[in-house]
Amino acid sequence: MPLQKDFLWGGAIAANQAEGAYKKDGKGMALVDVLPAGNERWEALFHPKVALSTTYSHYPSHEAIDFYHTYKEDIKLFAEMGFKVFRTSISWPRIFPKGDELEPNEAGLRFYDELFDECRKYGMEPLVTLNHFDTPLYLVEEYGGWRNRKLIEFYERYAKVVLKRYKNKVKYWLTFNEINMLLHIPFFGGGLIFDDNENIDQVKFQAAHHQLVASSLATKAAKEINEEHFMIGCMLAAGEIYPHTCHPNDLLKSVKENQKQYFFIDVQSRGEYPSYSNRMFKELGVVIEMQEGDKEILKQYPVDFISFSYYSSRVTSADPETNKNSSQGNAMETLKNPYLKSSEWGWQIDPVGLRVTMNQLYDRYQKPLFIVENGLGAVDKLENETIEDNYRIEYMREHIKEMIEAVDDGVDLLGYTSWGCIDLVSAGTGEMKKRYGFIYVDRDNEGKGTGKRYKKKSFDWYKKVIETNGEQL
Ligand code: BGP
Repeated sequence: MPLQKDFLWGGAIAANQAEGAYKKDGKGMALVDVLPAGNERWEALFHPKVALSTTYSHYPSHEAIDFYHTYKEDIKLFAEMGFKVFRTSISWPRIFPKGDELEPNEAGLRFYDELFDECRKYGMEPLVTLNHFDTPLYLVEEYGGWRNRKLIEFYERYAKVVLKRYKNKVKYWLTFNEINMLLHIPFFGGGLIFDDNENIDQVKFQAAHHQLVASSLATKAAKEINEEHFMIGCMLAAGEIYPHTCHPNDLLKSVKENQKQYFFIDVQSRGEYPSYSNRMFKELGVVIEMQEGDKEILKQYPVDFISFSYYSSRVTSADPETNKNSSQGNAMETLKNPYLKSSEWGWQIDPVGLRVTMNQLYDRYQKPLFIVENGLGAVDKLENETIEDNYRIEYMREHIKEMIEAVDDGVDLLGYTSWGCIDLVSAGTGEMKKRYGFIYVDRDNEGKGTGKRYKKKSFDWYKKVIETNGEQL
């Protein structure tokens, strides 16, 4: 079996999609806290100016699955499955409610102390994202989000506080969730709201530069605080972009599109802007404003490992007419791949694409990889206190098989955390209906339900996978 003995099997959630308690113990508002569910959410994500001045009927992140209060029983269930690692994020506005304060909120810090202690109690390693789509709302409204260089300083202060506080409890850290999402859903990724007539690419890539510098400064702080122990990673929304045909122009287009998504990781891993970025910026009319010292910081503090989410591959064409058929309504546009089936939400299912992506990432960076999100969002029906989620088992089995093949190809892989190991609020739809978990949570789209937890069929299946270190799928 190619997987190492101490392979880190586990599951992943994010603070804003699970914790709820959105105002408890001094927490400030996060940008996701003003987003509604359902069709209105997509509108709000792309017209955040309107969203900020609208009152919606329901905000899923306000209560979510109440993990803030149920974490003990939930972690116990994860331990029952044998998790070696549990990925979650720290809610930035729990620690700095507005984001620009000098002193942190002690009650927020205490919550994560207890949460990480609870993980450690079961020998579960926490894997912690510093910023998962929940930049403090105040920083968006007052400073314009990540377009403003000031955010580097606020993020660095926040990072230093939590790195210091949990230096003996957390080993694995991720600086930004799906950092390339800034290009696809700029409000989520960077709290960006655009003015009419401004060059949107300019704003996005300038914000990206700020996040990249901030990420390196967090890595620097981590090295200073606990050089021996800490492992700092970047996080990419990955998925190879295939050419629509074998026409050379289609291949070139796919190379260019892939470069655009790897751009962030190229900087975070190699410590410098990639060679192709000059031309890319020129064509987009982008000029990055840098300050003295930025280049040195990027160079000196690259990440230790590369983590990524993988749900699907994508397809692109050099022909603008053909590309018009790209799916809209999902964050990542893609043409339909005739060889693949899709999920109920139109995400194309491509296990082999995971092996392709892993090979590409490892060839490119030669640093350990970590799969920190993968899974199937589906509508689950609770019957006789369980869910027969064979479709989920099938999805995961095929992906894990390909993951093991990639390791056999020579890829160095630290671990695998499936997304939404317990049902939670979907980031894209804001609804509960799109479920990923091994554990069902009785809560519906309107936030109604007992909140009770039920084990799905996949619960025992995944337990076996972990127990046998992937031998029994
Ligand atoms: C990623 C995010 C997660 C998660 C996942 C599934 O982009 O990092 O937060 O939600 O996608 O997406 P969705 O919830 O829209 O199904």
